[in-house]
Amino acid sequence: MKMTFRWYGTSDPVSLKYIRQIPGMYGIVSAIYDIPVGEVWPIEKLRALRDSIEAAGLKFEVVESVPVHEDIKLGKPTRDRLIANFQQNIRNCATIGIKVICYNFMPVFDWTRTEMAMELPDGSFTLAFDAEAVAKIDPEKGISLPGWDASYEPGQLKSLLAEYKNVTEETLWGNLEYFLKAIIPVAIEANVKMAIHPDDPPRPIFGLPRIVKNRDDLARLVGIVDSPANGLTLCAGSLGADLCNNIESLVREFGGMGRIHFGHVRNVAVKPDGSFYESAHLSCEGSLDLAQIMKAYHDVGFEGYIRPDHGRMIWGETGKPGYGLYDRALGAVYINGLWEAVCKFTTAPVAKAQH
Ligand SMILES: [Mn+2]
Repeated sequence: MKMTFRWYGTSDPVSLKYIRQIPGMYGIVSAIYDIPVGEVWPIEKLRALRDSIEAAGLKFEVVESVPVHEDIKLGKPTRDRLIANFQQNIRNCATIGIKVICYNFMPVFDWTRTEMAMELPDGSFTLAFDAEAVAKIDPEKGISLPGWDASYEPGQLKSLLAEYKNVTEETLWGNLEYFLKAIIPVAIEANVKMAIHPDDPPRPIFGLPRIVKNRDDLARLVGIVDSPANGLTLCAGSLGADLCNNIESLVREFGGMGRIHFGHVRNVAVKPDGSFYESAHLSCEGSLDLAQIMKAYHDVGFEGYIRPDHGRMIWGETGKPGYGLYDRALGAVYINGLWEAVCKFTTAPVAKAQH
């Protein structure tokens, strides 16, 4: 297991210097943020990013994310040019040493929350999703969501939603299949592992289809192209927001197949109606058992990348919601502690994953 930390580049208020001081930190997960979605990331930009990370004593082997253009998800005629650009991005990332590329296939909104700073009883602040509040939103009248308000012009969002009107889950699956059949051979040749991030939260939202939500979806996904290059980012918090998903058994099943390349390890406190908030990583703070999840990673012989996921805002820190330094650092140290314990106190991995 290689511990990593997401970093948003030089504009990120969290410095590489501080990330380096988190015990056991191996590398950085990042991306190129100033190139429009669908265009090619210049190698020079990728190289400069890698060099700045390496100068801080950290590795840059995981990209999160290369965004997938909406035209690809919609299956529009323009997709072939955009897929060619995505293929080139895979090759460019490989050139500078990237081993794993995270991406997702969520229409329009790649994550949804109703609150960015819900205060918890301990005085910390966290991201939350209120199922009732979301059910009350009428997309026809416009969607106002924290974290997304500046991402789309109102008219642009309306026309985008209109384009998805006739896109069923099966249409979206077809478009994902077309995309995977084009990019996975390129990833194989470049020796890069693709790792799709599940839907967050794992259910249809505002009438938009969502297709990477549970065990059966993940099984269908990895079956589309049967190669280790067609793999998963197993996000415990995203999938865990549906109490029917058993994260530990997903790690055993898909990790055992050698298909998990990147693990997002975090906790969520989930209510039966699907509402949730992002709790501290510690098992007793949320609905997931992180000790069992880390033991499952150990038992399948996991050698990929892991990162703590969103953190709460604690100790007066301000910054990008979910991506402060302190609580994510606590998460990393906690995961490392669990990992050390499962490695020392359990026997050697039973099944070595094939990579
Ligand atoms: Mn995640």
